[in-house]
Amino acid sequence: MIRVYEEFAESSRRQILAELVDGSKNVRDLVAATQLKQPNLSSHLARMREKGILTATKTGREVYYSFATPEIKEVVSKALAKQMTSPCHTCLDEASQQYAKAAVNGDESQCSEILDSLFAANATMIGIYKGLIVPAMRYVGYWYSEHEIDAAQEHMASAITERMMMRIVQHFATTKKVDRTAILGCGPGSFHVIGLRMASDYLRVCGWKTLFLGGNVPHRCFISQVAQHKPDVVLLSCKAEDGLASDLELIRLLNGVRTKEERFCIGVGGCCAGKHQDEFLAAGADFISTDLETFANEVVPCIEKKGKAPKLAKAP
Ligand code: B12
Repeated sequence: MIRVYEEFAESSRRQILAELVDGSKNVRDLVAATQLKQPNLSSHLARMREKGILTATKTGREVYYSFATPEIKEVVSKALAKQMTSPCHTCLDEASQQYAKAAVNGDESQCSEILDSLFAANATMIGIYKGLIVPAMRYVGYWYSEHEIDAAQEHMASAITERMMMRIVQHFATTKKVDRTAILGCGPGSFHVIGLRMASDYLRVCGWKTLFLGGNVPHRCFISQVAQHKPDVVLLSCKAEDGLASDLELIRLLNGVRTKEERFCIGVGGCCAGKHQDEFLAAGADFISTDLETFANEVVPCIEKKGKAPKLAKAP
């Protein structure tokens, strides 16, 4: 197992290994999650395959990477746990771990203080979401998978985070208005709303009118909101595999109610959307965006300028 520790010592490979603890991923998922450039990522993957740490499996046209054995996964999980309890290297790493600890312990005022310190340091909204909240929720997921916290603590941390996001959006609120409307929601049985809410908050701060429907929205109610508010964009998030069939059906229904005159854009985010992007595009989605920064820097300006999404904006 010494070879696993050797790989773990290098920060990019450590990032890749950490991502695979949640399950197998393809190059696109890993680029989105690690922000490594694709050639760089591919060379790390090739190296770890040669060393027998990772294995690659072809599913359709996609190649998915995972740990070569359950023992290797266990070594990586333990090494990650050790890293998580030792001092972190950067200020935001440390802050996200502290935030996660406070959130699972129900210490909302400490979460607020951490946020205040980032406001005081002039952190950007996307910087706080990507640097603090996303990694903090990964800690929560990791501790839950290791049975270090229970389901109640996972729920509590999520609820606190949603309240912290209210503070974030208020902090960055502007009087700017653009004549654009977005409807955002998750389909039936889908409860992972935090990522979608980040996209909603970003649009709101950019001056869009946003109608955030939340999670577990029945198809016909979703469609009815779209008919009533005539949005420019409809955004969904698909995070768990078990919601895939229902989300694809929702996209088909949304696509079916579009007319030439009211051709709103349909976009999908979340890691499951990244994995199944061809299916989402075939069902009628215009773009898949699993990364908040790419969404903010590339997709939103394009919709604002041209009224439509960049042509086939694939993940990330
Ligand atoms: C918090 C959480 C929950 C909460 C959600 C609360 C809430 N209000 O959202 C609760 C407790 C309800 C929950 C329930 C479940 N969860 Co859960 N959950 C998590 C956890 C710990 C964090 C998710 C999160 O909020 N991350 C923070 C957000 C910001 O990150 P994100 O969603 O990836 O979003 C980023 C991008 O994807 C993107 N994005 C996402 N959506 C969109 C949309 C648009 C338009 C755009 C532009 C971008 C975008 O932007 C974000 C920033 O980059 C993860 C662990 C993990 N490692 O992810 C598991 C996890 C997602 N859950 C999982 C599962 C299996 C479940 C359950 C089925 C059972 C369970 N084990 O509890 C249930 C049922 C869920 C359902 N059917 O919807 C699995 C999913 C595996 C899979 N891919 O199928 C995970 C990965 C845990 C695991 N390793 O098993 N969960």
